[in-house]
Amino acid sequence: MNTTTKLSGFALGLAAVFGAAYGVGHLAGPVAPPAATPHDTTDGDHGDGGHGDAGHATAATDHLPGGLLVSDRGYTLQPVSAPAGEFAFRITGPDGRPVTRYDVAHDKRMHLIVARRDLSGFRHVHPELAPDGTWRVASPLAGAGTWRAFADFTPTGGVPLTLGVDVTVPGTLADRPLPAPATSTTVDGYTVTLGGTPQPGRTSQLTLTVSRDGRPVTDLQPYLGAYGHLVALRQGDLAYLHVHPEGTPGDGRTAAGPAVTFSAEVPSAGTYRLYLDFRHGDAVHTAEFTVVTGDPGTPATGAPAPTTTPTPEADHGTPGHGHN
Ligand SMILES: [Cu+2]
Repeated sequence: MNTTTKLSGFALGLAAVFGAAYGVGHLAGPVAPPAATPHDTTDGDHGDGGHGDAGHATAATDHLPGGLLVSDRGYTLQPVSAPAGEFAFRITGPDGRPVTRYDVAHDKRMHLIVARRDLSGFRHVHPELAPDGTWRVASPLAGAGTWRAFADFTPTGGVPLTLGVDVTVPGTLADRPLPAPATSTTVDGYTVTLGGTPQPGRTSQLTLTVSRDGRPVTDLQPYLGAYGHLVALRQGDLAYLHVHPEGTPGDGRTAAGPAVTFSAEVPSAGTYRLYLDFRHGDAVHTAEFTVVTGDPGTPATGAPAPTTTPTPEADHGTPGHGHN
């Protein structure tokens, strides 16, 4: 784990996002930038005229990581009021109306991910779509605080998007310190180890290995068409990366554990929280890691020391970290 802590002097590098980053949405292997797909190839969700340039992405948004924008390419994430205990939202399209047609990606038409601004409380859930375009789900927001909600979806005829919006749950809750960087964590009786370190601007392999009671788990269950789903959130702005593993269950060459390998690229040096969802024993478990990454070959001259770097002592708080 100390190979990562030594990099903690790197700035969070938010400016670097305009350099190397093209990590929009799903990263798996070499990433093609979102194709210059005209946004208006779909039929039903677009009016005839009137939306002007609303749906045209700028060059800048093509290079932003996902989740930073509440509105992109004419699509906007709008939370709507919901009964207590429920979370509801709509996606409006370039014509201003709620989008009702979505492509299935990874078994679902909508992936909703939430985390507090302090990176605690991660949940990944799948809302139900009502005919009027409202998505509803039992609220994944576990208590007070400022939350970031990410909607990860592909509008039919459009490109994959991840939109993000802040949602506040009233009450007081002190920010929790981010757990220190570590390459091993426990969740629900499983031990998960992380091999590899993501590198800004290039693809690197991350291998997550699951064991239980000291024995490798070799019968992971497919979850959403894969043996694991990995989400990374960048500390500071909660830039979002959703990474899928190499290999598909049932393809004859992908083992059901104990290792699940991902190809990932982070958009900048910085501190990230990684969340691995895996399924075993008919339940989904989430293992979390703090990772500090930076390119040792690039001098971080003049970079101010980040004030938010986690202290490398104490491993406190890692087990069961806030995904209840
Ligand atoms: Cu999902």
